[in-house]
Amino acid sequence: MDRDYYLGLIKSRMGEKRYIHSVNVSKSAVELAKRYGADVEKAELAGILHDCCKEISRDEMLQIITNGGIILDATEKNSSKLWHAIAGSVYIRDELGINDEDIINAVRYHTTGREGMSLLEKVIFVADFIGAERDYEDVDIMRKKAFENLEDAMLYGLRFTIMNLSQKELTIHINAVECYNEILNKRSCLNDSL
Ligand code: DGI
Ligand code: FE
Ligand code: FE
Repeated sequence: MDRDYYLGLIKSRMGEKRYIHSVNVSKSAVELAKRYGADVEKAELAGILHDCCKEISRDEMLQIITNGGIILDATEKNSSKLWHAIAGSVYIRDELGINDEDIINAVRYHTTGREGMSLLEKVIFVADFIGAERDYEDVDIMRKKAFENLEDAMLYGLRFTIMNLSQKELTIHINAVECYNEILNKRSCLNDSL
């Protein structure tokens, strides 16, 4: 993997803060990949690239998405925060020529998660929450969970996101809800027993 090439590329597409975040996510992704047995090189690359379309204009994001043949659902249309992940997955496929489906999906679903995520997708989803520059209130709990049990960490991250969005009366994407439900449904206890 040409690490320096991809680092240079994302550096030219974003500000210093976002660049540092991307490098940190890639480092966390490598650590998680080692911990859980995911492909370390793919984790590093997906981490570097996951926010590669975060700081381009909304028009550009939409153009990339349309060119990639993706039709947004109603929630995606109304939530511009979701566009960078979808645009990023198209960009790395069509502009950078990355043809690894798992890396493409890890970028595409890093914001919402989805049902049936691969190990690499989970690693990137969680790494995004624990990069070294993150300093939200419960980041230490999240970091601990991330290395103890990947799905516990995902659940914690999803709860955090879903609570934040609903408090602000913002839409919650179906992929986030399905990801959240899947984790709980896999657990043996009855859902309504509490
Ligand atoms: O790109 P980052 O800032 O590193 O993090 P991210 O890709 O997880 O994006 C977080 C933003 O996306 C945050 O402002 C909340 C928003 N978001 C995450 N899940 C959903 C969502 N927005 C909507 N409307 N629905 C979701 O399910
Ligand atoms: Fe992101
Ligand atoms: Fe990110």
